Amino acid sequence: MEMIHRYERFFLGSTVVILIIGMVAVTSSFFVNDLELPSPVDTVDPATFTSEPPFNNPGLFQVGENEYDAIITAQAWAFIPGQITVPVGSTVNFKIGSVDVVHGLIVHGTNVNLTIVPGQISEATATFDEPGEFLFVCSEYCGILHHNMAGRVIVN
Ligand SMILES: [Cu+2]
Repeated sequence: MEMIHRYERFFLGSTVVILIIGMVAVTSSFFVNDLELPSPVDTVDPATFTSEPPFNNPGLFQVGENEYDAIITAQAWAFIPGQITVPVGSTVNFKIGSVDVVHGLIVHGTNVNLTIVPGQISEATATFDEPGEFLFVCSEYCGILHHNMAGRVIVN
């Protein structure tokens, strides 16, 4: 006499197969799509980091032939600077910190998706191979005017 009904055995087996497929899909996506977990690259004093380089002078700085550092501060309810312009084919290293509460940074059309925690500097890199305007928005609710917290990367 069977201990487990054959239908039950079938669904238990199917569950294990689906779990294995899911784990392989998630794990391989890190290599295939070049994903990486966002992690703080540096810690700072949120009260004073805007008076020290590089965050005392936010903006776009060319660091290579086609490479730029975008030094951005996030605050309720704006990114400073709110607009950056780069040539087609540029690689942009976003370096961003918050002066007040938790904010987020999503750059549409790229893999950039950061949480910006006060006291931490967050970094992500994107390459812009197509001309156009790429909206970036705050992705963490940060107060009554959160919906106004946005900017643009203009690629020309
Ligand atoms: Cu926000």
